[in-house]
Amino acid sequence: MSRRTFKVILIKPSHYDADGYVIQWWRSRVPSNSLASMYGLMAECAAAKSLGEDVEIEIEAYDECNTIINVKGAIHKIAEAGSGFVGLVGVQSNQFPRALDLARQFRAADIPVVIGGFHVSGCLSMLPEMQSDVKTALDLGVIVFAGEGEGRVASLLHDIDSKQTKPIYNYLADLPEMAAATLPILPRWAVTRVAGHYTSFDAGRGCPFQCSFCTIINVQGRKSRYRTPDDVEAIVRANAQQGITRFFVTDDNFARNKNWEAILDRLIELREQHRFNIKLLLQVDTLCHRIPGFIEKAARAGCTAVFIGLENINPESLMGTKKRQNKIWEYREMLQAWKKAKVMTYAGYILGFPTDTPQSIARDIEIIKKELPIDILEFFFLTPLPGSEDHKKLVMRGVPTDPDMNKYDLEHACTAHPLMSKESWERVYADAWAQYYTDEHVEKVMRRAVVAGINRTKLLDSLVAFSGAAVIEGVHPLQFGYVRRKVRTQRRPGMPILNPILFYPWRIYDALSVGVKWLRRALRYRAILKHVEADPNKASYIDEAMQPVGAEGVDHFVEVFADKIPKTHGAPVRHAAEAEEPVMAK
Ligand code: B12
Ligand code: SF4
Repeated sequence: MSRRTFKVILIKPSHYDADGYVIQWWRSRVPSNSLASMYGLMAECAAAKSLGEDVEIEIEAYDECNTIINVKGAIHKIAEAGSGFVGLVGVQSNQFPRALDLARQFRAADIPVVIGGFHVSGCLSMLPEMQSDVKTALDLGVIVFAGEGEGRVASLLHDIDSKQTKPIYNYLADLPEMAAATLPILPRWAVTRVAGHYTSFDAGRGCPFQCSFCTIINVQGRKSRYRTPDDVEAIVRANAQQGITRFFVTDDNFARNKNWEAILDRLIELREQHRFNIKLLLQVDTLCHRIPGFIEKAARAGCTAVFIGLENINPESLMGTKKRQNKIWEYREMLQAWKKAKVMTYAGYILGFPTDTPQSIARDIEIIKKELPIDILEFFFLTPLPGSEDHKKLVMRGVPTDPDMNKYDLEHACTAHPLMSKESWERVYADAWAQYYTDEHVEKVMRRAVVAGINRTKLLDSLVAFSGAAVIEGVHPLQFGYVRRKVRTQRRPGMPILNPILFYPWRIYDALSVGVKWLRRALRYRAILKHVEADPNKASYIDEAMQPVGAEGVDHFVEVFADKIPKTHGAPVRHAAEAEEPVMAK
């Protein structure tokens, strides 16, 4: 039997910075779970010989955030194999322009290209008409894949191999079960490009809440679909065989994964009885501390850090975006519960809700610094992401939104704000980082962490990275990596490719000045930590955020937002700002 090869090249595109260079690093900080999912699906087809016994399916997977894509090399490999395709994986809205620029090059060489991810899924799920950039992709002959790949990839490969593809594959109405679904996995060589050798998996998909700025519920649904403990154990074991035991669990809200307890119990068993050195990074909501045993089990299962969507401390803003589940009067208790479990907290904070002004934002950040024991705070613009209810409403009402999808990275103002000009909103974003990460507050965060017994090296690393990414590199910490790379020739179309004589001296200066800024910041923060550690009274440090809610007499959250707190179950009963002391309802 003559054998042949079907070559699959998976690329997770990055996006462009303000100068038009692709944002990429020598090492990225966060792994791409979309890439791990697609690699797992392709590897399953390869093992099952889905294209026939005589066809070898060869897969390569690259995250453009940590790899410079060799477009010509990829074209050559697929052409040499005689069949195959390029998969543009997990493409978010901000990555769509870059993905199209890559697609153009492959399509010019007549290579089949399939594009999937949240942009196409979100647009097809929410908009009555095809968005113009998705039309452009179709015009280029790019195959659009909306919905989830589990259970659908083998037939797609058949169609590509037999040259009988459809322009659009739309599975949005048919969400696959996660129990016994294909496992996400990446080969070790791909994981080593992520600092700290973190890999990822999703233990479930779907979220029951209804935040209007969120795309997830409109693409992955509101019903919790989850993996079994056996599957999670298989993911851990397969990675451990490659020497990888650190995982970013990408569920948007692991606390609402209906199988969380069985999954954590299995991970605890693997850690405590089978000695797997598992470390977990989880994403949870602000009510997770109300779930009996959740925080304690997460910590025992190896959770060392959590991402929490705090979003805002103004109840009016939260209600306005249907984030009703966020109850500000519970934030401190929730954060203290994680501290008690020695887990570091990263909290997301969104700027630009309709009633936000520069003054109210500055006031709220000061309240947070004083009253909430958060370790790392990160800021985002409120953005009408394609796939969200907010975006749909703006489009339907004909409200202007920025046509450049490259800006939908939560670091740009993409539509008008009722109370702030674009410039003042952007200033607010830049100021927010500086206002939170003052040396004085960094010291406070360190002192709280020392008392709680949180890993100091990890904290120091995160404080340096999160305080500096936006200020020094001009990118959000979630897109940040180590040692920025800028390829002269990979500039956004429409921007000039600089002459080498101009480019390289500029690039050397650019890299050195950025390096010096990082070094200075790292040394300064290390000195602050040393100073904290040298304090003989460090163990008895206490401040307002570390005390029980209301213990110090006044609860400023309740005081400031008195008239805005909705009368829901558990809310503090009180009467507007003139009230004396808040009384907690039963
Ligand atoms: C983990 C995560 C991250 C991680 C890692 C990124 C990654 N892609 O893995 C980090 C922290 C780096 C990150 C950063 C950002 N993220 Co993010 N992230 C997620 C999250 C929570 C999970 C991603 C994931 O693994 N999903 C599971 C995979 C399996 O789903 P999937 O990507 O859609 O892929 C499936 C299908 O689309 C399809 N498919 C996808 N590609 C392909 C390709 C082919 C060929 C085929 C056949 C099928 C196919 O099959 C896949 C398997 O079922 C999602 C929310 C979510 N629930 O997905 C947000 C999400 C993708 N992020 C989002 C955003 C906005 C960002 C940021 C811009 C800002 C931010 N919030 O931090 C940055 C961008 C930086 C960057 N370089 O990616 C938005 C995107 C919305 C949009 N319209 O674009 C989402 C949807 C969350 C939200 N707020 O709504 N993110
Ligand atoms: S809690 Fe998070 S995942 Fe759930 S709807 Fe709100 S933003 Fe989306």
